[in-house]
Amino acid sequence: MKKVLIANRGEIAIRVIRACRELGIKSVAIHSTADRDSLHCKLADESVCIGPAESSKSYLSIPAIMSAAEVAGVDAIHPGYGFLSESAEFAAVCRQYGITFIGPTPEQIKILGNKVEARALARKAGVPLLPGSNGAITDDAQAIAAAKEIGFPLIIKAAAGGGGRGMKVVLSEADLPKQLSLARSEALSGFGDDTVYMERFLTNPRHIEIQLMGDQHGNLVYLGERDCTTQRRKQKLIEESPSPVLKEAERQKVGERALELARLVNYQSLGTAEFLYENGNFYFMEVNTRIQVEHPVTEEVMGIDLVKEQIKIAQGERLTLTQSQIKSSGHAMEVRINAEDPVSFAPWPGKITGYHEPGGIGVRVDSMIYAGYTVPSNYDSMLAKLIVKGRDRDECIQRMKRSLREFKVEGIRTNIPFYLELFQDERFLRSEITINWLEDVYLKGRKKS
Ligand code: MV4
Repeated sequence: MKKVLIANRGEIAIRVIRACRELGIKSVAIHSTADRDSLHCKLADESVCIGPAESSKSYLSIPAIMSAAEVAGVDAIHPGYGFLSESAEFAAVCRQYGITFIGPTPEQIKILGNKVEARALARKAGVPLLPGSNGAITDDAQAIAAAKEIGFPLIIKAAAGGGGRGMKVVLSEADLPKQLSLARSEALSGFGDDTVYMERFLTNPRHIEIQLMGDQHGNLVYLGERDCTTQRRKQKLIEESPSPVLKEAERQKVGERALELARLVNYQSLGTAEFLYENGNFYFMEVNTRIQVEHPVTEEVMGIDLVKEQIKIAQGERLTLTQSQIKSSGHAMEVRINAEDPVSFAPWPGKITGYHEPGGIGVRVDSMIYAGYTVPSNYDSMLAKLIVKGRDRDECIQRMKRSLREFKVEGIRTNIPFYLELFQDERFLRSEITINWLEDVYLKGRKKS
C-alpha cells in the first residue's frame, strides 16, 4: 500500500493521516467546499475537493469519492467512522475498482449490519441475548404472539437500523399494533427497509462494548472493553476502559463469546460488539463494523495503535499478538469536546479566536481545530477528543479534571464547562450510573438548582 484516500473529515481523518505517515504511506484528503480550511486537508500529502457542503453530495457520494481516488491514484480507501464507513455498497465498489477498502468485506458489513441476522449469529455463537423475536416481525398477529413470549416492556427495532435510531418502546399489548406500524414506516423512510424485530426492553442498563480485531488469516482477538454508559440522546459523552463495574471473569466470558460470533463470519479488520449490562448480565445489541470514535481509550490501555493495525490487516499482514499477549494496563477516559452551548447543548459553530490544548503526562488530544479556524454549521459538532490515562481510575479522573481546566477554546461555546461540572458529581465519579442517569437524574437536578 503506497497511497491511501481518507473518505472522511475532522479528527478521524487526521487520526488516519497520522497512522499512514508512521507506516510510510502517502495520504490523500478529500473535502467539501465548507472544509477548504480544515486541518485534515493541510496535514495530508494531497487534498481533493469532491463537492459542496451537503454530505449527500460530498462525503456520502460514492461517485465523487471514487473519481477522486482515480485521479489521485490511490490503492486503498479508509472510511473512518460515520459517513460511508458501514456501507457494504461502498466496500463493494472499492473492490470493483481494485481499491482496498480498509475495513471488513462487503459480505461481513452486510450480514452484521442486518440486526436480525446479527442476532441469529449471536444466538448460534452462544452470545447472551435478551428474549426476542427470532427473525423479522411482519404482522400484528405475529407481533402479539411474540410479545406473549417476550413480555413487556419490549422494544421494536429496525433490522437495518442501529445506533438507536428508529426504536419504539411498547409498554402493553394494546399499544403494540400502533407502535409496530410506526416502527415499520419509520424504518422504511429512514433505512429503505421496513424489516423490524422485537426484544425485551431493559429499563436501566449500562452500555459496555468489546473491541474485536481479526486478520485475513483467521486470527481473531478481543482487546478488552469500553464502558460508554455516560450518554445523552444516544450520543456518547464519556468512554472509559476498563469498565469500573466488571470483574475479570465477566470480561473474559463476554470477550470469548464475542470472538465466537466474529469467528462465524471469519471477521477481519476492527469491529465492536455492543452489549447492554444489567444486574451482572450481558445482552448482545449489535456489531459495529468500523473504527469507533472512542477507540483511543482502548489504544491507551492496550498500548496498541488500532488504526495502524487496521491498515496492516487490510494489507494482508497477520496479527502479531495472540490473546494471551494482550494485557490492559492503567485506566483511560475520553470526553468528546463539542461546539455547543454547555447548558442547552445547542450547536455553536463559528470562528475560534483563541485555542490552547492541555498537555503533560498522560494527556492526548485528537482534535480538528486550531486558532483562526471557523467551525462550519454543516456537520457534527464534535471538535476534539480529550483522552487521558492514569495508573488507576482515581489518577485518571484527577488528570481529566486538570486537563479540562487547561483546555481553552475561545470565540465559540463548547461543552468543556459541562464536563468540569459533571466531574464534580459523586455518583458520576463512583460510576453509580446507567444509560439513563445523565438525562433522567443529573440534568433534571441541574435545571432545578
Ligand atoms: C436497547 C435498550 C433497552 N433494551 N435494547 C440504543 C443504541 C442501540 N445500539 C441500542 N440501544 C438501546 N437498545 C433493549 N432491548 C436501550 C437502548 C438505548 C441505549 C443503549 C446504549 C446507550 C444509550 C442508550 C440510550 C437509549 C436507549
